[in-house]
Amino acid sequence: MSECWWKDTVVYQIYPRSFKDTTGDGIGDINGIIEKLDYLSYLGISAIWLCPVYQSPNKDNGYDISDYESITSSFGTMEDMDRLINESNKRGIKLIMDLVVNHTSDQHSWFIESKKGLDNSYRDYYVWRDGCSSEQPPNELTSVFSGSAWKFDKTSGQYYLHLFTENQPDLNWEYPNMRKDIYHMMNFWLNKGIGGFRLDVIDLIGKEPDNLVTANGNKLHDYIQEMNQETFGKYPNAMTVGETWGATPEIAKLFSDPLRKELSMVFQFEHMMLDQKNKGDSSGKWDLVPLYVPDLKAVMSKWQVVLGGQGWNSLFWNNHDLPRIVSRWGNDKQYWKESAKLFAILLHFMKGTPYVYQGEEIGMTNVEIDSIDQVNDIEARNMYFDRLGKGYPQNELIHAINVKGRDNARTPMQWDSSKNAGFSSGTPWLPVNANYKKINVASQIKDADSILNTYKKVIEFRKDNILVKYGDYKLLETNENIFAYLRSNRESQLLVVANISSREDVFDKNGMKFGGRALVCNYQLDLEKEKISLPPYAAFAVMIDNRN
Ligand code: TEU
Repeated sequence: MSECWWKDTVVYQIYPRSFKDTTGDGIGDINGIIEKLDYLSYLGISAIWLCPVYQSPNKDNGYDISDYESITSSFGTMEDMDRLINESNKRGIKLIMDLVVNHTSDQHSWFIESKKGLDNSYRDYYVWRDGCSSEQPPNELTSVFSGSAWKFDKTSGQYYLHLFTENQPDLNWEYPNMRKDIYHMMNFWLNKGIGGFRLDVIDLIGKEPDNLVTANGNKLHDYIQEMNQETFGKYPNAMTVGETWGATPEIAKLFSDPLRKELSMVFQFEHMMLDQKNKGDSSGKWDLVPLYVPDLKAVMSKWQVVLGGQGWNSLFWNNHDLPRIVSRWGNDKQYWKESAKLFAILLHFMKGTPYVYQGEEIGMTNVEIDSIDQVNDIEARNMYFDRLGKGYPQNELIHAINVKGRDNARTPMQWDSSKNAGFSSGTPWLPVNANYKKINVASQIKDADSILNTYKKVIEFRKDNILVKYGDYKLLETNENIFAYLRSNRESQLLVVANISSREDVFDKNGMKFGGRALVCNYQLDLEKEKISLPPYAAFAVMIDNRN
């Protein structure tokens, strides 16, 4: 296997809590994932990004880890985990574990010790500062999840930093002993045969809280290079993907240029911040504006071109923090099937490693709530109460949660039309989307024309395809709502066209020669015509005829 196996891979993201429950407690588990591995093989993916399964009080659904080397009991045991790693590897599926090293849970033994007092040997594992008083924190840094990022601790009379909830104290990366313990733990997992890590908010570990700097601090890349040397760099096949909300293409190159020995690739979110007022601000998500398609074309194309040979893209529309793409930028009513397929076709011929988030492959949609009592997610709840206190109208806040809230992505996986969508025999921790009788795996698997089988097709097409893997990318100038691009190398050229709108449009071939059969499409289109009519959300990919 080549070193860069992940350039050929499509990764499937699993949110274990919502994937498949085998015990009837309403919470998905590791055995449920094992049960569904054959389904994932059918889909054709060759890596899993597994959201955190470590021991956790679940204040932020596993992103608050209280013991990195044990499994949270509702998900199973370490033996189950070993079996999952084994069973995945047997099927040629690498397991990429989500790892949170920017912070731990406040129930982690390191923090319990650290809190005991200024002279405790774990004190410096976390970020402690004096404030002016118990009412006045060290400075005005705010948490991503609303309010101050500092929490006063009565016992020691100091404040600790928490960039997320107060139950997620930030680790102090300046402290070498702490870093050593983290590396030791990472090697524990690598030795078990996992395929690599997805590193949660990794761009925050170089924070300089006294300078009000959180992302991309001065020492960030030193820490990552050290981590690489001490851990996954020793495993030549390991794949790593860093979550970096604040990355520009230049920053992404620093992370993913192979010569720098840092990470395989990063997740950047520039395209995911286009439907908000303040586009570059990861906390601006609740201030909604409609997507302007030319912005999407410009941003995605920029990332396709600028990384060049010095970096590698990750390609995604969805994850456990984002609303469902078919509801967000597609049309989950009249053009549900067409628009869900459009997003598969548009993304999977780009350069980079595509990620499919559970349920995306069957076009799962957002859910609608009408009261905050129905919301589980801590981010949305904190935002709601914070903004309500500041005088925002309640209906606006509920609307923003319906459009952007993280629960949208977290409703249980819809396997079939039986009770609870076949997810659990008990009461699911988060209600199943009411549309599960229409939208589920069982009905789509047998339908050649389904969203699921479109995903299968585009995933299959990428495998060992040099053109999709390395070909040049060029955005074509077309009508406002048509996203069209070419991939080319010396031998061949591939064209992808997508009409991101509920209106008909026309694509002008401008002398390009192709016709006959598309590689994949979501309507029967007449590709022979010079001007191709595109119904709402039409999309196709086709090889260009280079013979003359
Ligand atoms: O997300 C990082 C993060 O900043 C998100 O909270 C993001 O700003 C927000 O959800 C946008 O919708 C990671 C994890 O993916 C997320 O699930 C965790 O809650 C968070 O880190 C803290 O660990």
